[in-house]
Amino acid sequence: MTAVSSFRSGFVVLAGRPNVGKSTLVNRLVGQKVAITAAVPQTTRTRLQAIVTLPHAQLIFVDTPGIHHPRHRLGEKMVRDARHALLDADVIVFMLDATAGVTPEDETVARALKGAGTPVVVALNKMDRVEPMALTALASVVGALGNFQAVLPISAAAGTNVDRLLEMLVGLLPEGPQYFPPEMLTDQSEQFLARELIREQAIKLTREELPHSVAVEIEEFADRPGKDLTYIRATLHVERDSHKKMLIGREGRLLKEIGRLARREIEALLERRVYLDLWVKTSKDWRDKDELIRAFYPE
Ligand SMILES: Nc1nc2c(ncn2[C@@H]2O[C@H](COP(=O)(O)OP(=O)(O)OP(=O)(O)O)[C@@H](O)[C@H]2O)c(=O)[nH]1
Ligand SMILES: [Mg+2]
Repeated sequence: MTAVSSFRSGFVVLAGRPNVGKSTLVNRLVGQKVAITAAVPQTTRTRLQAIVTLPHAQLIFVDTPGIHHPRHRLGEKMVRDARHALLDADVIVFMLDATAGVTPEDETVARALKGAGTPVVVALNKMDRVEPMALTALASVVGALGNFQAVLPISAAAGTNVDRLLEMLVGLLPEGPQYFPPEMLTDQSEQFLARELIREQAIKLTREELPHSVAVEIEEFADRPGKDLTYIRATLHVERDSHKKMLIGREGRLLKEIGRLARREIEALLERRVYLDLWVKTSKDWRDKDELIRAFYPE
């Protein structure tokens, strides 16, 4: 009998505390921006699938919110969703920020992975900012936190060792079918991506409490036939009237800038012209109200 080369497929869940670079890796892997990223922690709020199809394998990466100690109901839901995603994993990538060493939050994640019975590969991210000697030392400290298949330094931002990581993950996947068509890069709709791209600019252009307290709701998303134009009306929800004032800015300048930058990103994504109509509304303490969290994050 001749050997038939087998196709492998499955779910690879990215787990780690906030800000280690999970979403940056997802974008690097699929070669397109499907997840928003930012210098502040707790950027990702919901699960997102990103699909990588190779000649011999299909990997469905699951980006998750960072596991942290929550301070409001939204945080509780984020951590619950992240932990829940681990249950469906065929392989887990445990990501750390090599510039920060092992933090108590990383130890919490390591404990969550113990006894899962799922193979775990550790990615020490941001290796572009760490000396090789320090990386080697960190790898042995991290290696003692659990029973891992491998500990691999990478740079999601620069792309270093990402191909090696990918091949390692393929080797750990079970045989299986190609679940998605090869051209499909994410399970998220254009509306979801637009919503996130607006939120990304709101995060990047604000400071202190504000980046974390904005939720974006798409109210209308309509193609204008014959005009090569998509009309998008969105509301940015904040928790207090003082935040609303800050987000709008003097003479509306900040909101206008958020709209200008987000529109550019959405146009690149949709490959169409976009008219972006942004509004700001106070939804008092929405991060502690289950019904508002459900309204803004129904997925
Ligand atoms: N120097 C360096 N910075 C990186 C690298 N990967 C990610 N970053 C930066 O780290 C920050 C956090 O990246 P994200 O991808 O948003 O991190 P995350 O783990 O998804 O964060 P949460 O969604 O909050 O859990 C951003 O400012 C990235 O640009 C890397 O390889 N090197
Ligand atoms: Mg993220």
